[in-house]
Amino acid sequence: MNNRNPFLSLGLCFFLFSACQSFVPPPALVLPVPTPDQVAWHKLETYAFVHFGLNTFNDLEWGYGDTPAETFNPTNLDCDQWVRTIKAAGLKGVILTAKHHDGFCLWPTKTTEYSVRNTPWKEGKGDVVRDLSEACKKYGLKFGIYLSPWDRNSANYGTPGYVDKFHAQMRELLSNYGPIFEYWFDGANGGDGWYGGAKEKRSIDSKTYYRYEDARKLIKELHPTAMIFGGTVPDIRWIGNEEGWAGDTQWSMFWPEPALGYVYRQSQWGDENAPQWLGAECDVSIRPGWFYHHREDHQVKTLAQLVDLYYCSVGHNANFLLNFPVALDGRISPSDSIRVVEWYQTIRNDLKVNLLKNAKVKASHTRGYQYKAANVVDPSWDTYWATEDGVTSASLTFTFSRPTEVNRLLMQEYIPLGQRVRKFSVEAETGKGWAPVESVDSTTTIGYKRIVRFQTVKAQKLRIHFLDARGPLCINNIEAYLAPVLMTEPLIRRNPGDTVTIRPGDANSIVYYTLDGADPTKQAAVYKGGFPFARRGIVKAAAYDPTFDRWGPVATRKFDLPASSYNVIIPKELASNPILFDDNGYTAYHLPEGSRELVIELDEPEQISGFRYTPNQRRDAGGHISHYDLFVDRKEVSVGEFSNIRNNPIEQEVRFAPVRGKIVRLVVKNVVDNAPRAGIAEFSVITEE
Ligand code: FUL
Repeated sequence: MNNRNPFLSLGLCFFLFSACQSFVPPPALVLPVPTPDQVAWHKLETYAFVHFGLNTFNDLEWGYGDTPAETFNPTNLDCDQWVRTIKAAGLKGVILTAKHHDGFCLWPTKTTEYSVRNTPWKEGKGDVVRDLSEACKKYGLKFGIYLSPWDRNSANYGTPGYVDKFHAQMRELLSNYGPIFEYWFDGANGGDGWYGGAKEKRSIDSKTYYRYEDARKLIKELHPTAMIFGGTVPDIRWIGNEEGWAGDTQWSMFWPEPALGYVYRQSQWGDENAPQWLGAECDVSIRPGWFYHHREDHQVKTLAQLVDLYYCSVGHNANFLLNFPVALDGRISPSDSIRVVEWYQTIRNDLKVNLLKNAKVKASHTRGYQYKAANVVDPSWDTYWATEDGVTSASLTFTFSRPTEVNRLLMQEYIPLGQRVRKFSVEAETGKGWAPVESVDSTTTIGYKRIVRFQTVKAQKLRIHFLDARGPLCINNIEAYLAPVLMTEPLIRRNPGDTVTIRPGDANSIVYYTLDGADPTKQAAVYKGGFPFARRGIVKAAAYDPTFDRWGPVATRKFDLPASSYNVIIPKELASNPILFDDNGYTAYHLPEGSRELVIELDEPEQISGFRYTPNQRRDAGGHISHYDLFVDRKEVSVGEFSNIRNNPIEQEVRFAPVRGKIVRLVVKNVVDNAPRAGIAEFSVITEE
């Protein structure tokens, strides 16, 4: 041994130094704590859902169970394409609806004739579960199963015989398709169905009927690490909405069903005092429906919506389960795949360079050397900063090497020891003293992961005050980022009070706008809040990112007559209800049954050269007008059809030779599917100056 080697001497010193530090035991667990498999599941963060089946080919969300199996006939089914898309979106796995409530099985099961075996697809020799599980293996994605307990096709649904069949289906799926990471039992249960031709309503007690305890044994026997969603003995929990967001206070603890006090709305926040670790999963579809509908092609979630959902799920201590409604050709639609990849790139860009990597960190309290503050910025997940027993409020201060712009803070608690933090605050030292950051998110719980978005601040130091916790603090990771402003077109709207509002995709931008038709520049007006605009004209707006000196795309909105110029004569009940002119396609009025006309009087006679009609934009809305007649001052000016409105219910625009008039009468000649009531979300006339 060469004692003169400086590295060895240093190593020896370090060894002696470490040995001198007396061993301090880790903080006691704060119960309940997650199992190692639950921790591994939290680390997945994002994965995909695929809804595909007979519903896809029959334009349904919940098939009744009587739709002929022969209608299942994808022309170009390609599970590799699904998996490539899902992988390109950074999602770690995919859960397939092997059987939805209609009972149709996507694999050639021995338990029922209602399966891919009796379809023209691959002459009955296909197996979607096989194709997808193999594509997952090929591309390194995890594979999961959704098997609906409710089966509207099965003749013996409601008897113990069905439950045997349901368990046999599980056994087939669990035995023949390789590793399963998540098993999904849907909560929708019992009700109307075809039930082998009985066409009746059947109810069951969902807590006892399906023998979920036996189901759990089977799943765990064959796939010990699989996480179970739903049923009576789950490992994870539903977030309580199908919109993809978790509460900003979000505990991973909850009440196992069928415990008293289980209120699913509470699932969005979890419960600090609940006895079981049940991490939350946020499920949402990239379109309004879970299954594909041509009529929703224009309603793929926007980039801004998806990015926000990421921060409100993963950023709120929950996993994100994003659904793709595979289309009739058997592929994820290009619009959906493009959008989801854009989404992933945006998140990656937001959280790209960790600004705390080289920052100095100092703690107000530390339990001992093994629990030093620097553990929150080291690369190891399993080292953490901890405070002494009894210390549940403390602070961490980060010093940057130079003033640094920052607008995101990502924090993680070391959850194997339990979720602890109840409240924290974030402050920045900007050279003018300490001030709280301006956050759109609340700063309460942390859990596995919490991401706080705030207005960009140029900080010399950042300080996190942990204000209250269920035990000593155990924080294993803190990162900070400067996310570029999301440069999407701002949303320009005018409400029924004739006030224009402009909403950018990202609160971190400055919005400039013009009213003279010119593109906004830095000389234009800065948007500070709604402004009156009771006239015709053009509003243009664009978001500007001062940090990176970048402009987003310009949004242009051409406004015609304001809502205040319209007076509804028929139906009378709309006289003081501006619902048709509120610039909101999701609020609709349905003409009373038997009534087929809308009559409007304008404040002044106008040169009218067309009209616009928006059908109800809500999911599964009906009452879309397909044929109309339009009169101005008793003169018929246009008669026609809104072709394809059933499949594509977007705003309809009709132009005609200008006529001068004041009274506009829309006569409904026909409604899609002969629905008894015609629905109108928005109506307006096009006028000439
Ligand atoms: C719900 C089901 O009823 C929907 O059809 C969909 O499968 C969704 C994920 O869960 O409860």
